Amino acid sequence: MKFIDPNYKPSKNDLVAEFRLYPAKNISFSKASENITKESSIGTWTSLSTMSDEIKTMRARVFEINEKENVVKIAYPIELFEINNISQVLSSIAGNIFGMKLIDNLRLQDVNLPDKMIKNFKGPQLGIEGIRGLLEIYKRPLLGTIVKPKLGLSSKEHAEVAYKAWKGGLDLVKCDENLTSQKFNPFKKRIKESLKMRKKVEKETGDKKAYMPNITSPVSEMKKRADFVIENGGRYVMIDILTVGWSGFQEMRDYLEGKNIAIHCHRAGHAAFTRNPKHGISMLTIAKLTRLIGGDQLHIGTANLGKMHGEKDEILEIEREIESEKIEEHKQVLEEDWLGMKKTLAVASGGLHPGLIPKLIERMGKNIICQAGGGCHGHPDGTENGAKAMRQALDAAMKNIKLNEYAKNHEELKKALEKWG
Ligand code: CAP
Ligand code: MG
Repeated sequence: MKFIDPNYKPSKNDLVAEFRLYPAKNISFSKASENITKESSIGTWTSLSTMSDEIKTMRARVFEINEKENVVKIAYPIELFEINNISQVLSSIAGNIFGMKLIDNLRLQDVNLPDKMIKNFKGPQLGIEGIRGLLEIYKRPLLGTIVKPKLGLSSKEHAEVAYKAWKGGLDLVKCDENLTSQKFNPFKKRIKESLKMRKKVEKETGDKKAYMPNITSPVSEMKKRADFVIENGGRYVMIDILTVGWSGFQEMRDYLEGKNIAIHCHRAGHAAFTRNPKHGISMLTIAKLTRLIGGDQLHIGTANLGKMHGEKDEILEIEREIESEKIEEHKQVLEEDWLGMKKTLAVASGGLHPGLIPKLIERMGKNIICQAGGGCHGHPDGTENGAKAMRQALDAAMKNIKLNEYAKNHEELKKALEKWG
């Protein structure tokens, strides 16, 4: 039974995975390729008395090997998968194989999702167009903040910080990834206080604003928290999709179907397996699965401008993948046809401040959410002026005016540039 078949042409029903493979000492590249293919489809370490010719036809096949670049491409017949069960798909193509002794390192670089699979997932409920319609902002990047300090504020204090950020001109305010429902800031109290403030600032400014409460918790509790947000007029929930897990994320997307609620996806924990270029699962793969399941917004990085690791080119590839209709195959990226599935809006966050906004837009374009926590609440004159400075930096970028020039008659921006450059 051959698992390596260079003449095999993947069918449109195959799921194709591209791996970076680093065999262990004295293990040939083809032996390692063959064994990860076996282990991730129908085989194991030895031949089986229970194997049949019919089952052999379902085996995955290595159809491309580039040893110089440590690349191996594997085609998996769709029959191997429970077509709308993301946990099972990952238990196959991103399961045991990372731990096999005959490899030193392995990275799942990209996955081409077959049409049948894409048709079996909901994708984003609002998508980019829906979010822009919700906020009535169609051209410019959206501006957001994360209430800081990330933990410790009371519900009332949290809501007051949110009010100031919205009042200063930001569109979106979110909870931090580790703020859920602690004694100092219980979830229900925070939701009521913050949505009250959102209503107040919308009335005062005439602008649409949104609050993205973190509902991360066991699934049954997430459903209750989502219901509470909806009952109180909320338009978003935020989920830490990786600590919640794929099954929890998928369950919540199904649960929110038809409720017109946007899902903001935080990726806390991703770097445990995305940042090592030789081992783990790429953020590109995580981002594709997030769009497939139905995240409306996803943190993808700041194109190397902020505090988090993430090379510019990789981040731009990820942004292209979640915001495009179709992707042609090119270096390190497989082709993909999203079949009209709604697009996921890229979120740039982490170490950003007003001085970085023009460069961020230059690199990532306008179809982004630019989020700053410290870069807003760390402003010398407080949150509202920090928000004003972010908005001024955005306005300057949209008018193609240099920040230093614009700062001459925008005091809040001037102070931000003095503090952070
Ligand atoms: C940013 C942030 C976000 C990071 C996550 C934080 O705060 O709230 O969680 O952006 O990283 O807690 O660090 P600052 P990523 O604006 O104060 O840095 O977006 O790369 O997933
Ligand atoms: Mg955070």
